[in-house]
Amino acid sequence: MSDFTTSSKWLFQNENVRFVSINNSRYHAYKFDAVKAVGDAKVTVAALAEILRAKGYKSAYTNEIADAKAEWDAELERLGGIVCTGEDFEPIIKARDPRTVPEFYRLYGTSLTQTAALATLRACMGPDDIVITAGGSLPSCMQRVWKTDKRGGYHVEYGYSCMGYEVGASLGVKMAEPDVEEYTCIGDSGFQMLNSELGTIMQEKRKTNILVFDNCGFGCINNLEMTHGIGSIATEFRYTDGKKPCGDLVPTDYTKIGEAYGMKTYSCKSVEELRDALIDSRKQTVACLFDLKVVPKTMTDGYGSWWNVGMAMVSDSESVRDAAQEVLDRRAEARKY
Ligand SMILES: Cc1ncc(C[n+]2csc(CCOP(=O)(O)OP(=O)(O)O)c2C)c(N)n1
Ligand SMILES: [Mg+2]
Repeated sequence: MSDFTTSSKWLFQNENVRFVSINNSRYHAYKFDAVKAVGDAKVTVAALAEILRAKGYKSAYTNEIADAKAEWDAELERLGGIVCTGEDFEPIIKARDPRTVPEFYRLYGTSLTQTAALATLRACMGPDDIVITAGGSLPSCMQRVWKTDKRGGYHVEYGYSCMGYEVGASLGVKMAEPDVEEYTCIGDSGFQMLNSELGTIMQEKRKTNILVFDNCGFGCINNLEMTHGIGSIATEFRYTDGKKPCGDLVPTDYTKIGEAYGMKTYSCKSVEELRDALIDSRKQTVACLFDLKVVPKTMTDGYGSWWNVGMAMVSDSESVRDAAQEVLDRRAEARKY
């Protein structure tokens, strides 16, 4: 019942919607005014099923769940197949500085999109492997597109979505489960913020896999700015004019950071390069770093959901005032529990 899952309590508009909550914490089971079932999830589901069967209960649903799942599987196929075709490529996210995508393409000549990179990683991972992420656009993107095979196979820091958690987590997870491959997905800004544990990974001789998703900036914050009437301010890595970062994008080669520590590194600018790199990396015994040049604005979009983000309620800017009014309107629509 997190913010992502419930669209900040705004998603369930139908007054007849009621929740049955199974939770081993009484405190959490109370949330959303739920009918509470306090206990172990597996045992409780079996016990409830028995009671419902005895009462002759039959669900009103027929194909709805299977149909929705099939529709979503088709959408995942589409997302995984998106390729940047050139400077005039139209990415998923519309709210953007028109300079950025063509400029990024000219800089790196990359066809790799974030959704295709995630699909490729997923396809190359084994059923026992573990994926890790924490901050940036990746946690929400992966909540939408990732499919897990095993309990503990999806290690994502949703508590604070704390940038910088990732590299340390790759070492910790590898220490806890040395026999499986772990794959850490981290945004370029998160990687810049905290990558000092690379030295510890090498020191401990742990074979981790770190994938830096370089979209040349704070991608998800740029999206937020641009959908909240603010415009693009200081969330792309652009050269400054001494005051504002309004110049060209700053190119960065993250493989060099990995090389400095003696890691095996890969630069990936297409699905094919990423796939080859992932296959090769499985043969390595040393930690691997992948520099993924993912075209900006190619993360998943919101699918009509809403997120209750605090913003300035008083501003000289009309676009900020409009966005603030929308926040107030949506808050009024959200259900109270
Ligand atoms: C320690 C920390 N500081 C600030 C934030 C707020 N924040 C959330 S995402 C983000 C930018 C992330 O950029 P990047 O890591 O490149 O990921 P992208 O959104 O581009 O995928 C910021 C500053 C945070 N989550 N954690
Ligand atoms: Mg980024």
